[in-house]
Parts: sequence; structure tokens; C-alpha cells
Amino acid sequence: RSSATCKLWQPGHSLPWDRFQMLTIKGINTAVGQEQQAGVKGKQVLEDLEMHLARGGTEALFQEQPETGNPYLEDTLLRSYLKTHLPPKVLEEVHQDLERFGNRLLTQIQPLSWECERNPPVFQQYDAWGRRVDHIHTCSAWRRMKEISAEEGLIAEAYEKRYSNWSRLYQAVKLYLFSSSSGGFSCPLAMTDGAAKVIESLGIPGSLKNAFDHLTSRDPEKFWTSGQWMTERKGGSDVANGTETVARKQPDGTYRLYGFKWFTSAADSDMTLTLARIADAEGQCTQGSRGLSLFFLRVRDEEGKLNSIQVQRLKDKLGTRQMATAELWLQGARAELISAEGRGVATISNMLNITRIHNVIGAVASMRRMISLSRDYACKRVAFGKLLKDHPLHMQTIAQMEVQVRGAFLLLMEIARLLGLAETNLASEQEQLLLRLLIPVAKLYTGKQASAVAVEAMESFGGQGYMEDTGLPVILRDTLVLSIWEGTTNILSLDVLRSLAKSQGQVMPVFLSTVQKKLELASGTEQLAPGVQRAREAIGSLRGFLAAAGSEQGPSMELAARDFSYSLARIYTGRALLMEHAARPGASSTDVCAALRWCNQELCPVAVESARGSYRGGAALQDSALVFGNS
Ligand code: UCC
Repeated sequence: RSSATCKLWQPGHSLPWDRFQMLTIKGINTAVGQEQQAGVKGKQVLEDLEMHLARGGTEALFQEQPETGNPYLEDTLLRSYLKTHLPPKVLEEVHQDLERFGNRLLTQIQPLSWECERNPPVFQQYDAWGRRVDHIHTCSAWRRMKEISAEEGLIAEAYEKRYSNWSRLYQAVKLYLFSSSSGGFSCPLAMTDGAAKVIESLGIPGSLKNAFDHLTSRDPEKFWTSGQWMTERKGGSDVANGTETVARKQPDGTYRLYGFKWFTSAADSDMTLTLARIADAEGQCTQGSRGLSLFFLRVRDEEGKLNSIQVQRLKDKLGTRQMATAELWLQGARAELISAEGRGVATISNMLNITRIHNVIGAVASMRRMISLSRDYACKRVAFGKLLKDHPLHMQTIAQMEVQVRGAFLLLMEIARLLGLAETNLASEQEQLLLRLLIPVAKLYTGKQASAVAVEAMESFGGQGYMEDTGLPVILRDTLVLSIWEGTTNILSLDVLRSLAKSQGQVMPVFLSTVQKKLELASGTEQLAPGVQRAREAIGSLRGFLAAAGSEQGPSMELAARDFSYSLARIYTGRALLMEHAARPGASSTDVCAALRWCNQELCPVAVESARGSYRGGAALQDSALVFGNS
């Protein structure tokens, strides 16, 4: 353990603990009151106890709070992954930087994160003299996060490609370490990365070169963040039919946008990408997906004046409160068309895929943080006469979460690895197909995992986990959004089907053969034999399901989409990744144990449910009857 440690609440912010302590003593006094009737002797003992507590009250905390150390040094799986996969020269440089960054997270960034939580953005609609200003005030810690993001190259790293195909993975690792300490700043970074990716995929046209340079800058003075304004009142998921914003062409070739954006995350961003329908000379627009085009716009001008945009209000959210999510009226905002006309969704999907990877990063980071805190608490908290860590049932619960986060972490690394290959033209066609498939699979699966783990881990602190001033509820709230934004679980499940259709059936053979190849490695390791066997059975079941789905009377793929996606996630993670990691030279017994435990869960739920008839037409009618209570 490094000497520096990270407390949930930082020194200097003693208020919550003072309050907690007073409540505790008060609680004991109540008990004293009841016991006084028990007799004089008992009364004497309790008075002594009370005196003792009163004396010691301001010196000792009643419970020790959980702490974590340097998140990089403490993360043995991360370090063993990097050691296994990175070329030695890259590893050497990256290791030094990550160790330094881990210390910076502890000493400097984590305290800022709490500042962001305590000082959420404030919306000022009018100035003192009644002028409409629509100013979103952010705290200094939030603005400092932006500077730190630039200094650390959290976006730049992926675009400079200093380490060729490993740059993306290295960036993902830094973002993973940053995420839980970012005070919500991971969100604008996700969109910034996505915007840079869109511009890069368009070949960095001259008109967007300046924006690209700002987005990928390491200079805090120059660094920009981007928004991603996709959601309108009628369409959070159904963007194609729900987008009402209209774009009118101007004589100079630019456009003016008119419409209402219902959710705009991090509305303090410098620029944004957004969708709109181009109106023809008669003011008519093409409806549906083919009517949508993609636009770039600056949110404010050099003086900070909004670009013909009005802020209606800030959203009152369950979590991610550190960040300004706004409703915005576009009232002729000047914008530049950056996609081909009618290719807006296809063009912004480059952004979606990046932000969905960031979502995976956030999910894995959240799980890791919760488990690290639970683990530390288990070493400090005594219950029933011994530390929590000495209660086997408690440790079983944490171990189950650990297996989940390990699998999710390896899935994240796999995606970052494949993306790095694709971005340096080193990915085969098969690897590109696999990447397209795995992004929605990982997003939907890890979003659900993280929510479940956050709830379970919270319980491991007992009632303390439920206390606002421990900071744990913040983590829970911020985690719950991960299965909602960037596409809900069902929408992502349908995207998995989209990727199958787009590949014209090629991606499943690629998936299966990749898993098969990785498994061959594991077959040589004797301890992994039971897991290999279970994984083989799961693959057989998946093949069986795919064959049935291809037949005329087969199951409905739409009904099966979620279970199908879960099956892909579990099989790929367990069979391909955990097994592969456990079969590498130098693998630990913990690696083997994690792989075997992962494979103990149902790896192919879609086959099980299909056998039960859950995806037949009649099942949909039954579902409906159950929901609406029809007899
Ligand atoms: O903005 C938001 C919050 C921001 C916060 C970010 C924080 C992130 C992480 C932080 C970490 C801590 S939330 C807004 C999110 N909104 C969504 O995710 C939208 C959800 N809905 C969908 O994804 C839908 O499936 C749509 C919008 C993509 C469906 O649109 P369409 O137009 O009905 O779909 P089509 O017709 O199937 O696809 C149009 C084209 C096709 O290409 P072509 O025409 O060449 O065949 C598709 O293949 O787009 C292509 N396409 C894709 N390509 C669609 N999706 C993808 C994809 N994912 N990858 C590649």
C-alpha cells in the first residue's frame, strides 16, 4: 500500500464526522437512560462509561472510515494486464506516468472531486437589472478538472498516437483511473473524445481543424470540451423520429438551427455536435433517419455570449449533479453542416461508439472503487467479535463482486485494444467486426453490472453505506445513470442486432472463432478444465440458438435481444478473456479462481430462455397480459 491514502471525505472537511460523532454519543446516552432503572451498580458502570465517552469524544472516531491508496498501484489486475500485453518499452514509460498520476489522483484530484459534488452548477437566468443572461456558473474545482484533463492528455493521448496502437488502451487506462475521482468530468471528456473521433473520421476538414486542435490539446488554456446534443422531447432513444430541430441554410453556406434540445449534458462545453433536419426552399424537411444531418456549432462566442441559444433550465437529476445538464432552445444558432445530408445518424455513430466505451470505463471504475472501499472497510470494521474480513459470508459477497469487476475490466481492455488496432490500420476485417459488436455488448452489460455492484457494495458498509455524508450514495447515484444514458439496455440490445445485420451474418462466425481460439490456450491449463468444459457447452448452446433463430418458426430475435447480448457478454468475457488471462504464463491462482467462478454462472441465458419458449410470439402476448393484468 502506498503511504498516501484516499479518504471518502478529505481532511479539512470534518463537518460530517463531527456530526456523526455527536449522533453516536447521543444514541448511547439514550441507552444509558433506559439502563438506569437496572440498579445502582449498573448506574455507576454506565456513568463511568458515559464519562469515558464524553472525555474521548472529540479525539477518537467511532468507526474508521474506508480508504484507498494509489489506485494504479493497488490494482493488481490492471498491472498484470499491462505487463502481459504492452511492449516492454511502452510499459516502462506508461508505468511511470500511471504511478505519478495515481498519486496526483489521491492528493490533488480526489479533493477537487468532492468540491464538484458540493458545488453543483447554478443557473442564473437574469442579471440584477433584468437582462436575460442565461449564465451557467460552474465551480472552480470543475474548471480545474478541465485544466487537469488537458495537462494529463486525457483526450490528446488517443490522437497523438505516441504508442501507436497502444495509445488508445493507455488513454482508456488513464480515464479508468480518473473516472471515480473526476467529479463527473468524465462525462464531458467522453463527448469531447467522441467529437474528436467524428472530426478525425471526416478526415479533419479545414473548417474543423481548429476545433480538432482545441479538443485534442494538452494546453489548459486552449483545451475545449464538446457536447453531444441528440436528445429531444420526442426522442431519447428514437432519435430518427423524435428529432424536430430544423436547419435553415444561410447565403454564406452556414446554417441556422431552430429547435429544442431536451437533455444536453455538460452544457458549459465550448462546442457541440448536434442533429437537425435541413429544410428545403419550401420549408419542408425529410422525416425519419434519412432526414437527419450532423452539425458542428460553438456554444458561445469569444465574449462568452450564447450562440442564439436560450437555456430553459438545468435538470434536477438523481445523480451526476456535478454537471450542468440543460434544456436548450436553439433560436437560430449558427452551425456548420459536417456530414453528408441525411447521413447524420451514421456520422454521429462514431461519437456514440466512443461515448459508449467511456460508459464502460465509468462502469468498471465505479465497481473497482466500491469494491476497494468495501475491502478496506472489511479490514477495519469489527462485528460479532471479529473483523468483517474474517466472516466468510461477507467475503463471499465481496469475492462475487470482484469476479464481476475482473471480467468487466478485461472486456474493457479488449475493446480498447481492438479500437487501438482499428485506429492505426492494424485491425483485420474480423477485428473491426468484433469491435462493432462488442461495444454495445460491453456498454449494456457493464452498465447493469455496475448498478448491481454499487448496490451490493453499499450494503457491505451497513447503515453507513446509506449515509449521504460518507460519500457512498454519490457513487451509487452516479453509477445508476450508466445503464440509461448513451442508450438503455434494450436499445443497446437492438444495436447488437443491428451490428449483426450490418455485417450480413459475418460477425457471429468471427465471434465464435475468436472465442474458440482463445479457449485453445486455456485448454492446456489443467486447473481451468471445469471452466473450459462449461464454456464449451455454452458455445454449443449459442450455436444451437443461432441455428433455431435462423429457421422460419424460430424465436423472435427482438424478444431474445437482451438475453442474447448477455450471452455474448458472458461467453466472451468468461471464455475468452478471463480464461486467457488465467492461462498466461505467470498467472496467479486468483486469476484461475476468477475465471472458474465466472464460468459457474449461466453463460448462455438465451438458450435457456429459448428452450422455455420465452421468445415465441405467444410469449409477447403473455408479457403484455401480465403487465396490464388482462385475464
Ligand atoms: O447524449 C447523451 C448523454 C451524453 C453523456 C455522455 C456520457 C458518456 C459516458 C460517461 C462516462 C462516465 S445521451 C444520448 C444518447 N442517445 C443515444 O444513445 C441514442 C440511442 N438510440 C440509438 O442508439 C438508436 O439505435 C439510433 C439513434 C442509432 C437509431 O437510429 P436510426 O437512424 O433509426 O438507425 P439506423 O437507420 O439503423 O441507422 C442509421 C445508420 C446506419 O448506417 P447505414 O445507413 O450506413 O446502414 C447504421 O448502421 O447509422 C448506423 N449506425 C451505427 N453505426 C447506427 N448505430 C450505429 C453504431 N452504434 N455504430 C455504427
